Amino acid sequence: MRIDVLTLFPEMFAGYVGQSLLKLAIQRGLVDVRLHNIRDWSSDKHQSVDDRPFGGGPGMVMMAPTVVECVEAVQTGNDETYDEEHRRVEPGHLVMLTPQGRRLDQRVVEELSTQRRLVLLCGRYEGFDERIRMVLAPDEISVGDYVLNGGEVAAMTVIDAVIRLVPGVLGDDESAHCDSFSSGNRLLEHEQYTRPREYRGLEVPEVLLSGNHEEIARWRAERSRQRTAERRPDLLSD
Ligand code: 6GU
Repeated sequence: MRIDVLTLFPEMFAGYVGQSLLKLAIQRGLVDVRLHNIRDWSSDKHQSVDDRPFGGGPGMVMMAPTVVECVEAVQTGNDETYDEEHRRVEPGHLVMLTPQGRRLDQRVVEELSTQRRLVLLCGRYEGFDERIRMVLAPDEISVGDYVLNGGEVAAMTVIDAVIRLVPGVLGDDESAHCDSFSSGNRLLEHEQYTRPREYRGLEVPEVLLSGNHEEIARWRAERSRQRTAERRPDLLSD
């Protein structure tokens, strides 16, 4: 999967892109992440990317020409990160990270993971000039009902959740299809234990040491159901 990120703060992604799971996926050629600085597409001498809102009010608004031209250049392959091979990549699915978007959940993650190419547009400040939406008609996505300073952390959330579903990214024994929230599983995970068998007087449940796999599976299923009922009853009802 090819992922292009359009941001005013590409440096924010450096540490994340170098972290183990994503780094391995990039090394194996399963995921290709490209960062683009929106500022490179500003046309005036001050390299401005935002301005005060017409009608007044606090904060700054991302300007339409700069953002639209950046997205179009990246989607058509008309930018310097492209080589001939990548010019042949399709425009991809354009996602705008915004608190006004549909809320990200595992169903949306699964949907995004079927794309061959994602283009993630991160905004800062008070938002985007409305004409960016009107011209580009992006898939607007929010990561939850709280306010972030910008779309960068939200974009990393999308990337992190999506790449786990790209075939080959996870090892065999950490496969994603039995995760909490994956299709057909709307339960929280059961509790887990590892060594030591006793810690500050707290013992590992006997059944997990029994070696009886059928009984262990039954206990875990029951604990999952109980945890979900206690913590997230909404998952059981809808
Ligand atoms: Cl995608 N962006 C911002 N700025 N805040 C958010 C968000 C996105 N999702 C939730 N809050």
